[in-house]
Amino acid sequence: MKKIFIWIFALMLFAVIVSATTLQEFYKDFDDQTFDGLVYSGFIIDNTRAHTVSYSAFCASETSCDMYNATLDTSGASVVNISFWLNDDDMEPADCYYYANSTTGWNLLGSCDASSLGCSDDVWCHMTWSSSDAQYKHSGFGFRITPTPAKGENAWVDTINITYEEGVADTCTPPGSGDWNVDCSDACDWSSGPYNVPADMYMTGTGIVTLSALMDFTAGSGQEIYMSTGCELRVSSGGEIRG
Ligand SMILES: [Ca+2]
Ligand SMILES: [Ca+2]
Ligand SMILES: [Ca+2]
Repeated sequence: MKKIFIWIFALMLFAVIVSATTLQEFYKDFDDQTFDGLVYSGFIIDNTRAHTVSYSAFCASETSCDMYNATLDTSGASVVNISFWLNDDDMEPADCYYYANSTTGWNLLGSCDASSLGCSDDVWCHMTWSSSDAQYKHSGFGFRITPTPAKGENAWVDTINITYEEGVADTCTPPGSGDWNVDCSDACDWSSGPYNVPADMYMTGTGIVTLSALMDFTAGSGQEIYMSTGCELRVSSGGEIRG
């Protein structure tokens, strides 16, 4: 006969900490003197002005410049972040635009002249943009910058950094194998089972989870449920734990 043991323990020795981690997706400082990793036109490598080390991407006056990467994978992210530095010599808002690639194409984010970035001409201005919008979480995410400086105007771009924050896993869905680590703060509502628990079940964190369906411990004898204090399991009508 299979048995289910329920343990309550205060020390969360088995707690699985699931937290957002910022990961780098793309970085370019042009100090390798290449445009590797980018699709571009108009820009050239230049060492007149640089934010990092010696080189940057330069868009000279009376040139239509374009630079992008739309192959970044942000699926599963919780937040995506774009950061770059721009040095504007006399451009106006209509002379420089930047974009992010959504699931339906390029979305204009704004102008990238100094005044639009809250900065001054002829110094390095930092542009940062973040979004948690679902349209930016996909395998074709990217950024684009298109300066078109007129006569007497110039633009330099440097230190492009694209990062994303990992999505926090939903712990309410049983894994296909191995232990099921439930974060009680996910407030699981187990109402559409049966749920097959492949090994042990660890319930940590603070919150209330509700079971109103069948939860079946199917692997064999010795499967156990561990609950830390602070996690409350409410078994309501229709709820059943079977081992
Ligand atoms: Ca650089
Ligand atoms: Ca202009
Ligand atoms: Ca300007």
